[in-house]
Amino acid sequence: MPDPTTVKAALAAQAIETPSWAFGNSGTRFKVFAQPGVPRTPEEKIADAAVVHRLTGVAPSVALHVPWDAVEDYAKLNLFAQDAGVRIGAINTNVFQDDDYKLGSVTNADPRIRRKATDHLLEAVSIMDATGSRDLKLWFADGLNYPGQDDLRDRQERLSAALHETYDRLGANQRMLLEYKLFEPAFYATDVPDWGTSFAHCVELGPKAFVCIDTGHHAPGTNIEFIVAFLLRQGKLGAFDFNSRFYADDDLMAGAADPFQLFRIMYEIVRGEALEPSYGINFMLDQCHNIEAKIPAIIRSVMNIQEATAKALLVDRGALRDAQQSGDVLSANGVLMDAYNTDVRPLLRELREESGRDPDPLAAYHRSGYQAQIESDRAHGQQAGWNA
Ligand code: PSV
Ligand code: MN
Ligand code: MN
Repeated sequence: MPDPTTVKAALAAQAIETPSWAFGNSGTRFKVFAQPGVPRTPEEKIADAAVVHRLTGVAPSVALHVPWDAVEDYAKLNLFAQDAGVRIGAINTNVFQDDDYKLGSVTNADPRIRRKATDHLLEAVSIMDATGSRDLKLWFADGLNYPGQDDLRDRQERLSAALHETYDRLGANQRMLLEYKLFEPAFYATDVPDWGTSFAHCVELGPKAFVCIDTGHHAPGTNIEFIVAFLLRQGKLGAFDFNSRFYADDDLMAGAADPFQLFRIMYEIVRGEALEPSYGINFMLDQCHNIEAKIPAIIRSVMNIQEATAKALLVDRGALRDAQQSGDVLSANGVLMDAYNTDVRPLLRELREESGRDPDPLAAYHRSGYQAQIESDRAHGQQAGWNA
């Protein structure tokens, strides 16, 4: 059985990155339900992220999205984050909310629009220089609604050219994360629709390019832990965007829809010795909280990931291997299920207490008075960026 001290040490070292946009108002295309107290500025989003970190101890960085989080001086924003007790994480680009991008950004047939989109990606690298961020996260809404609308292969060439130009601009310690998405907003063909496409581009680009797995971006029933295992074996898994889906890109709280899937993913991470921040995987959240309170939802998501991770760490890997080697199907499955069915909440409570935190971060948040404070301080909270 895994040693509890080792399990706790691994959990204490875990790092989960929160997304600035999850703190603001966002929602479905049908309605965004505004909430009182949401941040009006990037600084206020960072302040909220810092609260999540203070209470959980495992959310030390916050991802930014530009231009949603545009500021005059990014180095100053970085200092602000440091003072608040967090750091700025991945810089997410936005080449999907401009009229010019109706028919695509970096894959657009029009060279002027490709130039504009690629320039935005390059500008994001300059922002990374100022914030000290390691990761550039790329998600493209590019794709086609109709067969014949554009040439599928030419679009791959254009994508590749933009990625190469951006890759060449990366500093020695900077990385590119290429996210894929099955469909939406394009419905017939998406230019980066799956991990295979992302992987192939990343291999072509070189050692600083990695695949980002957004758990919501697959067809129902996709075996995501297989993708994790495959990419780890190839050394090409760079990041997660965690969230939950029931139907499509639902962006619900991580671990809410399918905690068993999250456990299976985290088991592959543990199996691949890839949990420690030094391995380099950026475990981010990419969520949207439309009907639930935002900061508590983010705290809950962080806790859900912690619980899945604790269960994954509790798998008796020796017993599992023995059962696998001897072809004992039921025992092998039993070893995994024993870990999954363990109630890890007492262990996590203990861990928090040992680091001087409240064992119940959600209760601590509700007691803290922070929510009342932001509701009175922040008049006219800002739209996160979606469905503006
Ligand atoms: C759109 O699907 C999306 O949710 C992608 O997952 C990106 O990571 C995110 O928006 C932010 O750009
Ligand atoms: Mn995402
Ligand atoms: Mn998404």
